[in-house]
Amino acid sequence: MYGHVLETSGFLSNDMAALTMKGEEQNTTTDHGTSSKKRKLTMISGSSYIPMEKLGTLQGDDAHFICAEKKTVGVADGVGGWSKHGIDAGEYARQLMSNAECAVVNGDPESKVDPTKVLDAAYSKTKVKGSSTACILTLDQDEGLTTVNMGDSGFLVIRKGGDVYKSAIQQYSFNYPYQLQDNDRSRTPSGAQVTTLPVEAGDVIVAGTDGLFDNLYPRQIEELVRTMIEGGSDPQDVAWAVAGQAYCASMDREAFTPFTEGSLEAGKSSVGGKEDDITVIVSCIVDDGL
Ligand SMILES: [Mn+2]
Repeated sequence: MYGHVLETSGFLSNDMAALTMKGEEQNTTTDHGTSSKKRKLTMISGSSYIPMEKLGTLQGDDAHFICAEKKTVGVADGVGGWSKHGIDAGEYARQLMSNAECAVVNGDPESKVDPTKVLDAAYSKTKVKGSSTACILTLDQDEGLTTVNMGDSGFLVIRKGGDVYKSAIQQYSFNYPYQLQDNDRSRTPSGAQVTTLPVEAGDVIVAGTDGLFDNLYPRQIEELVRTMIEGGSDPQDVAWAVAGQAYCASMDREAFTPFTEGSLEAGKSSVGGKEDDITVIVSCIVDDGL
C-alpha cells in the first residue's frame, strides 16, 4: 500500500496551521460548479545538472525530466554501488526518467497526471540492471502539488510568506536510501511516499537529488532562491545558481553540510561536503493569467 501522508513534520517553520487551512479551503472548492472563481495556476520550470567528474562516464548517475505542458517534473539518482560490478549506475535512472516522461506525455489527455501511476508505469518498463531513487511532482489544479518520492532525492516548497516544506528522506541507514530495482520485491514503488500539498502563486518548488540536499541545508537553498526570485531571475537561472552553490559546498573540505551532520550522527567522521552528481529543478508556481 502507498502511504498517503501529509508530511506535517516536514515544515521548517511554525506556520503550519495556515498551510493546513489553505489546504482545507482548497478542498472545498474542488467542485467544478464552483471552481470558476479559483485562479488557475501553472508551473514554470528550469533545471541544472552538474555530473561528478568520474573516469569512464560524462553523464553521471542522475537523471531528470521536465514536462512543461503537463506541469510535471521528475528526478532520479542511480545508486552508485552498481559501478563496482561493472554496471553503469546511471543507466537505470536515465531509463526510469525517460519511461516516466513517456508515461506523462502519452497519458490520457482527459485525465490528470497521477505521479504514483507514472512511477508504477516507469518502474515496470525499466528492465536494466541497477537501482535508483525517484521523485515525481505534478501540479494539479484541484489538489495542489501531488508527489511520489522514494529514497533520498526530494523537494522543498518555499512559500512567499516564509514557510518551507521539506520532503522526508527514506533510507535504510546513513547514505543508503530506499531505491527502486527491477525484479526485487522489496524495492518496488509501493515503498514510496505519496504526498499532496496545497500550493499558491508565488510558491517555488526546488526538487533535487542528494547531491543538492546533502550539501546545502534547506535554509541555504531558501535564502538563495528568495533573493534571486525577488531580483527577477527566472527558474533556469535560479537552478544554475543553486546547483553552483551546492557544487562549491560539495568540493569544500571545511564546510559543515547536512552530509557532515549525517556522518557524525552515524558515528563516522566525514568532514566537508559530499562529492556527488548534483541535479536541481526549480519550478515557480504562477497564475496562468486566464
Ligand atoms: Mn547522489
